[in-house]
Amino acid sequence: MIKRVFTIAVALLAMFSMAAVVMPATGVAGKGKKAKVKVIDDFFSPDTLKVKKNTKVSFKWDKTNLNTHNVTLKKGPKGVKKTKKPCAKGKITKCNKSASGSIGINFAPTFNKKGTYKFVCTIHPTVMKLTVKVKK
Ligand SMILES: [Cu+2]
Repeated sequence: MIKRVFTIAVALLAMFSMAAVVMPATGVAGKGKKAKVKVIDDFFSPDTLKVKKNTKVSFKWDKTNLNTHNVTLKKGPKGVKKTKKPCAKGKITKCNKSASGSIGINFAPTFNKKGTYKFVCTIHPTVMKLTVKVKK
């Protein structure tokens, strides 16, 4: 009986220590936070995203797309101005408008300021909407 309890305890310990090894690989804490949003005919997936400050959000134009899309900031937190020229990466406060295309567009801004960001595709503004909420 004691031997069996000991065996179970060892098995549990082994499981926990394995979990401890596996967990840091998921990268929840610290630098290099990442998220993805699909840009697809004709919606964003997900259409609402909550991320921590300094998360890099990579927008992925789906390879099955037939329509042209873009990601354009409609309204950001106080003090964030809409950028005029399309850009591919950088701080969201300086780069918040993607190029337009059906496939092969690169857009991966880093959300360096907390608050709520509302994006649209200016070609399909009634159906393609995205909200990104950035927490501290
Ligand atoms: Cu679109």
